[in-house]
Amino acid sequence: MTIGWYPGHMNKARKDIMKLLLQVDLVIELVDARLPYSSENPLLNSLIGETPRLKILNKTDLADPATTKLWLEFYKQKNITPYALDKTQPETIKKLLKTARKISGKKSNQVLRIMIVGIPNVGKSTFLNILLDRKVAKVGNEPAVTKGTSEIILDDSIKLIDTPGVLWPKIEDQNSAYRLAITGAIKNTAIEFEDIALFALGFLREEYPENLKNRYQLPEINMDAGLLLEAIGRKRGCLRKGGVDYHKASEALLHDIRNGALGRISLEKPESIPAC
Ligand SMILES: Nc1nc2c(ncn2[C@@H]2O[C@H](COP(=O)(O)OP(=O)(O)OP(=O)(O)O)[C@@H](O)[C@H]2O)c(=O)[nH]1
Ligand SMILES: [Mg+2]
Repeated sequence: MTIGWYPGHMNKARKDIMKLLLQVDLVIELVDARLPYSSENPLLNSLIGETPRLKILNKTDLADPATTKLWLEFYKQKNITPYALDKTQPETIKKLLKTARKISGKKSNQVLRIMIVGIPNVGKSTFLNILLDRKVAKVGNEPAVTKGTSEIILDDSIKLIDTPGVLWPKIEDQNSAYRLAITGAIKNTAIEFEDIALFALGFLREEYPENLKNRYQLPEINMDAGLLLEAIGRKRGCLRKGGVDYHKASEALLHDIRNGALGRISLEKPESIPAC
C-alpha cells in the first residue's frame, strides 16, 4: 500500500504559509527528533527559502539520546545549528526568543513576527503555548488538530503565528512514509495499521530488541514480524474469537511506540538516510 495524506486543508495551509512568509521575520521549523530526515517537509523547506530559520528537533524526550547526538553532529557538519528540545523544557524554549531576535536581525524596539511550521502532530501548538505561557492553541494527540493559521500577540514586541501541520502531495520515499505513520503524523484512517505495525516490528527487532523484549515480556524475538505481532497480541490481550485480533494488536503496538512505552526510540540515523 502506498502511504500518503494530503487533504484539502493542507493545500490551503501551504498557500497561506506562502503569503505569510512575505510578512514574517523568522520561521521556527519543528521536526521530530525521532526522524529528523523524514519529518522535514521538502515543500516547506523550499517555501521558507532564505527567510531566517530556527530549526528545532522536537520531542527529544521520546527519541534515543545517543541518536539525537548523532543528528546534532550531522547538522553541525552542514553548518546548521538545530536545538534539541521537548515540552518538558519550557524555560529553555522561552529563552529561544532571544536567539530568534538575534537571527532575524530585528532590533529590540522592532516588532518580531515569528511563524511556527512543521509536519502534523510534531508539537507546534504545544510549542507556541509554551512560548506564550498560556494555553491559547488547541493541542491533541492526533494529526490535523490545527486547521487554519492564527496570529497571536505575545507582547508589544513579538507576534507568533501557529500553522496547521503540512505534509506534501507525494511522499516519494516510502520508508519515510512508514516512519511518519509510526509516529502518528499521518491520520490513522489513511493507514493500514497492520502494515505499519509489521514495518515497525521489523525495525524494532533489529534496532531495539531489548525494548521489545522488556515491554512485552518476550524471551525470544528472532521470528517473523507476523509471528511477533501475534505474540504481542496475546500478551496485550488483543484477542477475538479464534485467535489474535491483529488490528487491535497493531493498534496497541503503535500506541506504545507513540507514547514512549517502549522506551526512547529513534527511527532513523544520519547513516541510514539517502545521501543528501
Ligand atoms: N512526548 C512529547 N509529546 C509532545 C511534545 N510536544 C507535543 N507533544 C504532544 O504531541 C501531540 C501533538 O501536539 P500538538 O502541539 O497538537 O502538535 P501540532 O504540531 O500542533 O499538531 P497539528 O496542529 O495537528 O499539526 C500532543 O499530544 C502533545 O501533547 C514533546 O515535546 N514531547
Ligand atoms: Mg497544532
